[in-house]
Amino acid sequence: MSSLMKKAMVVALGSIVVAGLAVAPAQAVPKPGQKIAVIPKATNNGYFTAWNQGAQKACKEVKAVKCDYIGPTQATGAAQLKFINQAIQQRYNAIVLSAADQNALAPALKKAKAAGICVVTSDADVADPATRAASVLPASSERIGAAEVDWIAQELGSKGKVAILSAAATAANQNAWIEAMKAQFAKYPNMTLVGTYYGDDDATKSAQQFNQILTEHPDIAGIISPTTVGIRAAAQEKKSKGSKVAITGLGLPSEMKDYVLGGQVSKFGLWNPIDLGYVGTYAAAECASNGNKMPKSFKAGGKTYTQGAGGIIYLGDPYTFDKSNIEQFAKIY
Ligand code: RAM
Repeated sequence: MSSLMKKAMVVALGSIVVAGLAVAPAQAVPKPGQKIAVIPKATNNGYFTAWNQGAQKACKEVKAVKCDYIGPTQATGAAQLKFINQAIQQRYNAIVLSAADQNALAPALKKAKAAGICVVTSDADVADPATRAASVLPASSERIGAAEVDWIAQELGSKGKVAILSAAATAANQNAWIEAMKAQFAKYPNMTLVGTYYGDDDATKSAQQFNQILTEHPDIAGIISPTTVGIRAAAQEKKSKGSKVAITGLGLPSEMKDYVLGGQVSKFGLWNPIDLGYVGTYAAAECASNGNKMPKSFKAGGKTYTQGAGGIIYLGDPYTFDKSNIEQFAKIY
């Protein structure tokens, strides 16, 4: 082949490659230098410490200049407002938010959007999807709620009175799981849901509510607590009171290890909160890089995540923990 022909081939191949690049779908890459506010329901909750660990990892990878974990110690919408306003005043590019109140934050989130801030909820969504760009959630509410009812049914032989010890009555995540639990109870005709109690993700109030359940229903057989604060408080009270009530729900392995090994709790579940904060923060950084619109798909940690209906991005099914794996998971989160 003449050197001229060779040259021509190289040029031709080169143009194929260039043309190939031009038609390939653009994979958004978060812009470096962003200011990201990571706002949990409450900072004094171990679950959110893990969630923030993932958020910080994502911030490093996207080269954010600020990645501030700011939030209240009381898991209420009113207490979170101050931090959303702070992010608006200090001109952050993105907010990653676990909403303690599905309605109360709407005006502040609208203000954030008008100020050019991309808001992505992660863990707990808001009621009005127009007030955030996307929501990164662990798994569908149906699966999470149904699984918790199945766990208590397994322990109780599918019979007896069961109560729910939730977080705040204003939290979208717990409320959606409770709705799904109610539907799942229909599959167990000998298991009755006697009521829902709210411990507000406060350890003391959750312990009080646990005792309230026992007082109001002396023959209670099981308690489902779909909150890491509630299940831990319940297990602690069960231990100190020597109660026989079965307990399951959503807990942090590191906080529940002693109660699983101590026999107070046989089985419970959770997803990886580190991953949840990681993907939520990636989503927020992508959105802020994309004119404050959430791209349909984005990559985080080598995986592709795609928005589904209502701008929701799911992580995957929860894990279950028992004596066989609690020690292993307790080392991670
Ligand atoms: C608590 C919080 C959080 C929830 C977990 C399971 O830490 O309420 O929002 O996802 O429990």
